[in-house]
Amino acid sequence: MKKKAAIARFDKELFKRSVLYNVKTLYRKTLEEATEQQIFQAVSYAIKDVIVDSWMDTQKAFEEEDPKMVYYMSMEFLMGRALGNNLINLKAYKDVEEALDELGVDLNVVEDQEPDAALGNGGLGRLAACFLDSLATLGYAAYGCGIRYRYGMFKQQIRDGYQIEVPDHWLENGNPFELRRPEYTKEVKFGGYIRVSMDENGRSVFTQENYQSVKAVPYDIPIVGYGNGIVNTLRIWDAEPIECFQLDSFDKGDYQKAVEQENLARNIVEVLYPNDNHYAGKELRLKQQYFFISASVQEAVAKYMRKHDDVRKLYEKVTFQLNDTHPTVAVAELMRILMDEYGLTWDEAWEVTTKTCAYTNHTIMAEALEKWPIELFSRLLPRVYQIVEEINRRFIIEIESRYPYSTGITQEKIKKMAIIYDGQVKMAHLAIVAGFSVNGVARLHTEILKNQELKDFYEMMPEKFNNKTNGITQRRFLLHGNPLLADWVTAHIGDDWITDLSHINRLKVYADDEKCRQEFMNIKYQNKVRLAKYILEHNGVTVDPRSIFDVQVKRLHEYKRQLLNILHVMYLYNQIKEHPEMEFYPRTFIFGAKAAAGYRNAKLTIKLINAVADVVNNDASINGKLKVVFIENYRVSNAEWIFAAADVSEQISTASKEASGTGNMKFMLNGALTLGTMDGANVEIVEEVGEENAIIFGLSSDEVIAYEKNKNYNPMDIFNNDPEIRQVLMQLVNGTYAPQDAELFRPLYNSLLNTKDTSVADRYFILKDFRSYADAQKRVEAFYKDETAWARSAILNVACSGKFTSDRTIQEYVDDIWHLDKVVLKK
Ligand code: 26W
Repeated sequence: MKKKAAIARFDKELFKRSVLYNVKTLYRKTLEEATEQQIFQAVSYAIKDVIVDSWMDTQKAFEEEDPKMVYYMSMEFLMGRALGNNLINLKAYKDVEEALDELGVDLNVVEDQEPDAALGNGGLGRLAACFLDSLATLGYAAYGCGIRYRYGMFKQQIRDGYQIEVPDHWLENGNPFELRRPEYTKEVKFGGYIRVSMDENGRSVFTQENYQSVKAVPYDIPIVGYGNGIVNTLRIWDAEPIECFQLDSFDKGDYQKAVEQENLARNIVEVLYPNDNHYAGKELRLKQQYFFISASVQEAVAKYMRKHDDVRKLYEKVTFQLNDTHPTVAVAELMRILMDEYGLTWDEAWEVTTKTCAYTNHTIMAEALEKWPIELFSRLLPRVYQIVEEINRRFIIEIESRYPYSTGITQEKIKKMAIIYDGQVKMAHLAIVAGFSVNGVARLHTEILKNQELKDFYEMMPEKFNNKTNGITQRRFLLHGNPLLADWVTAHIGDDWITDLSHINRLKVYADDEKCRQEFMNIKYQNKVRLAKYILEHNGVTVDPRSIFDVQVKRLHEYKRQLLNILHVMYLYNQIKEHPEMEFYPRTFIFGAKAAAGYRNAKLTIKLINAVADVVNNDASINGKLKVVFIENYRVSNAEWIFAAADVSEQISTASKEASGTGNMKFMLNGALTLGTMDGANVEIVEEVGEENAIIFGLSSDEVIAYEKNKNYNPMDIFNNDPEIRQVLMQLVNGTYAPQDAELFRPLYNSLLNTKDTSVADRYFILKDFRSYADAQKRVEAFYKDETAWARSAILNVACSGKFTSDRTIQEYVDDIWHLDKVVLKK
């Protein structure tokens, strides 16, 4: 039976009055006098008023029904903008658009005033945001737990082709949707030492002394479910200095300490680390991790205990999902709270913890693995470290009993699996040992975890391992981002797809209908015009919306191989120059990517893309056949437009390296064809849409893994034997794209051909896959020229994207890991 939507129909007149009232009381202005930013604030507060009622009703229902909850623990939530999304999920977008229109205000302009909440780097953070959307839409009780960074992901400016990082002061004008909740403030302690004493029952009591502490103050952000009246909460923690009166009583006149604690609070949530897939081992990062985890776990346990009396049954109502290893300290923090604050024995606490915590792995990149030096870890978190040591001690005993000395592999297993080894605390091992579930994020990725990266753990505890292929929310990435296509889809198959994307397969029949194909391609064209305008405004480059829009947008990383893409552009340019008569379908290569601030080759790749763009875009002799565009400051808000306008989705990571990818799914949903390797979720995309509707190339993951193992790949052979590839590589070092400094791109050249140490040359098999990629690109061109075939295929991509909704992913997490109850709103 369908649940009746519990929300009242949107009241337009009330909304208009509310906006005018807000402008007046917030700014002492009339609507005509208000700035665009002020109108954004006034509109957002009016919408927040609407949300708050449902938010209260939802929390009341939680109170009454006492459903099991998931706490999604994540260092990152890449939420993007809230206003448009909230309107969509309130089913009030068109009403608000109309109401504002009647007030002489353009909703698009208003939306554009909102800074992205860029509290994340890339895939992992955006996945967390999609998951919150799906959890609320499916009616599950969930909390996102994270950090309220003062500065989110840096803003990227391109100057002279180079990336410049500019601080992202996203809270400058205030966040109209957040709610400060000082009543839930928690204290988080760092450093000092542990004094052990005995209580009257002869039990050890662990007291942290001479520590520094901060206040963790939560801010709640509403997560609106689609059309169901459910509003969940994203709780992000801010740090404030502990009041000085405490200092007076405990450490009289310790001025030094007061200042230090103030600084600790100031620093701790200052900035999001802009590293994606690269562990840097910074002390402040560990402080951030413990800060938000301690506060979140304290509050989760306290909330549970407000309703229940036996903390031993916590797991019946609570699951902590650890978004990669970053929040893994939760395991030890929960043990600490259960033992030191609730008096549980080790075994009791361990039972609760191992039934409460579950871990998701998002990468196999070795450089992403978090390993904290013992010295740092134990100094910062002395009690937590004791607990981790004990977990490790017991786990090693388990290894020894599983692989007795007689078998001779005990030491090898300990070396590979111990949580503490070689002076380091290995967070992934801790998460696996203390969690009841370990999941990868696409089928191939999970298989690689089981059979390669985490083989020893899989062998010892196979029951923990499971796959949860990622997904994305169609509400943001189609309904909001691509209104033309969304309306077209609804006109043909109804609007069920909005909450059940499996229905989108009803579109399949329209792939064979010529009129539908034309309508579809016309929508794609209009979206390309919209993006072309954006590019002209932001880049000053004119691109032809009739050309093929070939797009690669994602974080810049060597394994994602933006370098392969741009080397191929250089190759095409050579071809066009050498054979001007050659038939060539006009192409626009679009890039968007932020590079970690300290990642030299990534930053140099951005410079190369821009240098190639400069040459190619300004060469009148090629008649605009080739254009290269680097979109500055790629982020969630402009991504929505980019996906809508793409013809070709570049998913060209070295096979085995991309855990899943989620951009690939957003492109597919918007009718782009995947040009990709058999990596991550591409494998499943191809499975859904059929090989004939994707363009696949390159080494398989097995081949890559075999080359890595046997060390028998030498890119020099390719350089020596393929003159066209050699030409492109020489152009990296002969000044073709850097006339002022021919050596500029030498590091990129060396990364491919390092002659001193061939074991690290072309680590990501760019040259190895180059020919296969160039051939695939030829196939793209031939395909696109056949308008009917292409349009058919593009529609089929949309029609076959049903699996990749985060609603499906969340339902699988619920069924296999979380076992949550659906919340029912009364009335
Ligand atoms: C400690 C530094 C650090 C920071 C971020 C290490 C690792 C990360 C993330 C796990 C990297 C990440 O975002 N991984 C991406 O996760 C997505 C969601 O599951 C996947 O779709 C991407 O393939 C994966 O790269």
